[in-house]
Amino acid sequence: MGRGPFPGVCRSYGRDMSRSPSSPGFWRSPLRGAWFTSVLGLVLLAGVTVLFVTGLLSYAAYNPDLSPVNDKTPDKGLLGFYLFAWPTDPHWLYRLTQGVHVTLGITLVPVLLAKLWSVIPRLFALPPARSLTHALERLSLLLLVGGALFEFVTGVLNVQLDYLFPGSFYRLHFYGAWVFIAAFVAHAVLKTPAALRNVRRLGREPDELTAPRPDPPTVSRRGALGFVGGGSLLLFATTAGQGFDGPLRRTALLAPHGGGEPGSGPNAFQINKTAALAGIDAAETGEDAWRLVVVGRTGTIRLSRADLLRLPLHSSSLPIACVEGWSTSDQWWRGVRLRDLAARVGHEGDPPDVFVESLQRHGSFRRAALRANQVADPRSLLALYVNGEELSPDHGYPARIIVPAAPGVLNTKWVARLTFGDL
Ligand SMILES: Nc1nc2c(c(=O)[nH]1)N[C@H]1C(S)=C(S)[C@@H](COP(=O)(O)O)O[C@H]1N2
Ligand SMILES: [Mo]
Repeated sequence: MGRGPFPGVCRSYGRDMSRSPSSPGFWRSPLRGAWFTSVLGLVLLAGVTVLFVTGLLSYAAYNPDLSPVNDKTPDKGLLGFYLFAWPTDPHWLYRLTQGVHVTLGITLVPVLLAKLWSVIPRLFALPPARSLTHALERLSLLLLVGGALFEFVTGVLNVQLDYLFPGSFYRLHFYGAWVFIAAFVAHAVLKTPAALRNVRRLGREPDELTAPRPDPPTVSRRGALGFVGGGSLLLFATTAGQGFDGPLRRTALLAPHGGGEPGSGPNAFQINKTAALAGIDAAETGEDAWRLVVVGRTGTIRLSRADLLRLPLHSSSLPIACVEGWSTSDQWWRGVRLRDLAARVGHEGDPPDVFVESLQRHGSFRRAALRANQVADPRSLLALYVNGEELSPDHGYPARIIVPAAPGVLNTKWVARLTFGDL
């Protein structure tokens, strides 16, 4: 402290220096230490890896490479290198991957905060950079900490306030994820070996994270970890229920679409946007007004709901699974197979992709493209009934799409037009 350009100044202000966050003496918690930080770091290593993979899967599940309408990050370039045709099996696939993504993300919030708290003295360390390598290391920490906070905050806000970022949430969260993961991988490669050693050493000896002049302990390090774990458990217990039915859903206190099933009867399951919110007018869905327009190789046909009911009807038990992490159990849908509709406009046997448009005129999610493998699946329906009853207006009357394993966003409600092939 006495060295440097102003030795005298430092010496005379020596006492005050411990009031500055850049001085190690400023930080007094006896909990800080390599063991505590390493345990939290290893939990995050596992957790963030799962978050990243399930996040990438979520993006692939949207079929972004199929149509610009599905793609919220059209300028992603190389970052889309891994995209693949999202399968239709198992039919609960997106329910699982996205349920895990959102629930785990929320559960890890206390771990992330505790981890950041445990290394706070490092963030204030002076001088900001001792060398070029040190400067680069600190810059990577800025991306790591900033990226982590950014991803958790945008994720939680999207789940809680769903349409706070109209259209742009996906962009922010997607690009943010790549920046964050680059810094995260570098950090993990550099720190994991030491973290594993620290955990084994049980933090008995002081290390560079231990406070030089600690306050007396009020809780043990294990106790503090238990506190963090308890916080995570509480968040888990008040979130996970949004992927289940009945009493379990009522435990999802933190889920905006939790709190029990809406109403009662066959149509009493989660609704993401009501007909009123989507601006659907009952006059345009009535028997006289509504016609489904189907376009394909051999031209255009118009079908009333009565016409559709005269076609072979099929059933499938499929869930709705939203990007926000909530999902329903399997509902019993009944309607016309998408591949049968394709066949009626000249695509027999080997159906192509389809572009689906809703009656809804404004807002997101009113159009979506489905891939050929989704159209071909015999469980993919233009549903007219659910659980033995006509679709309610909020669930998409007169007709909606339901596809196995697909994100909710591809299950367009109030369908008006299907265009097969030539997307
Ligand atoms: N036309 C239209 N279809 C839509 C949406 C929408 O906003 N408009 N939301 C989608 C999303 S994001 C989900 S999760 C499901 C929800 O279906 P549900 O309300 O019947 O549960 O509908 C999908 N279909
Ligand atoms: Mo959704």
